[in-house]
Amino acid sequence: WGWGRSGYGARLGLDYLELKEYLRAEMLSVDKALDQAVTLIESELESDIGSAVRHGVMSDGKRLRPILCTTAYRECGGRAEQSVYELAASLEMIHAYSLMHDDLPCMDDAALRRGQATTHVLFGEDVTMRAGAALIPAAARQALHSARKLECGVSGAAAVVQELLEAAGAGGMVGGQWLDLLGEGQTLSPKELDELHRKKTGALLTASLVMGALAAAAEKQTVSALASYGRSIGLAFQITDDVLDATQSAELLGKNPSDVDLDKSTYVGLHGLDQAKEHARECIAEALSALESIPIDAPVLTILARYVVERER
Ligand code: GRG
Repeated sequence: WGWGRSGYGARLGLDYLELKEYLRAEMLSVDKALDQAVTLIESELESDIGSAVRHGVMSDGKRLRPILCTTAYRECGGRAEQSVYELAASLEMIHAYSLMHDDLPCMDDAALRRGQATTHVLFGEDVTMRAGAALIPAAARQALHSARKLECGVSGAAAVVQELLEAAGAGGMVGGQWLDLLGEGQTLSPKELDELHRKKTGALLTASLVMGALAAAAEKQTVSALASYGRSIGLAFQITDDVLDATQSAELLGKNPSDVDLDKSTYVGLHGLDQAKEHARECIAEALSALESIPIDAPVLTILARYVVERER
């Protein structure tokens, strides 16, 4: 699986540099939609809380969830190029709140995120709690307003929003974070670790794809194949997160590696580095076979699956 014109990328018509360019262009469009959403929230809040929202949302993340959403939408035939970024922004708003709260002293107690001081270090814990909480309904409103402008109809728009809320909730990200907190200082079984990450990280990544597909009014079979692709890349993403935490510097990651300090069970701790990497590659193969099972041409999702495990931060 080498990048480049003579390897896998060439068969897809997309090489590594083109993927980088695609991600950069997508990030710019996502950030434009996010900036508009944050400006609206700022107008509704006291200025310090609005500034904390801006810091937490607009700092330099990869924007993977929104990009999965816009890419799935486009590759399922969606054509509303502008409105889909507004929908994608709702995913980043949920993700940003989760990072702001996750970094609080009562959770992971982190001082560095995305190469900058965390929101509570700059604005205080009380302001960060409120800023994060304000983002949750704001994200739901953002998803609803934008989904209504896409080609999925009224019931499709409701399904899109439901997908976001369920992934963010107790059966998804919040439930996974709870398992994560309970698991500190304990050795989880491989099954328990999978369950934790399927909820904490996998649910929102999967919802990103499903929301894109639903917004484009994709066939049921396509939506379910993309959900399966999402579950596989979600697991691969988390395994890679553990590998990076174990092997990379704070400078490169933009956050302090913390799994050992917080005494968390990780894929690297349970299986060792080489087996963890092998497991991530197997997940990518599963993701690709889910994509191949449906009659859509998805060159970017195909190459994004590899980016998930080959990324450097
Ligand atoms: C009160 C129990 C309870 C929960 C509140 C805080 C919270 C909800 C959930 C946190 C879940 C969480 C921290 C998930 C993040 C997982 C993860 C791998 C984050 C890093 O994602 P990247 O690499 O980050 O996409 P960037 O910075 O690029 O956006």
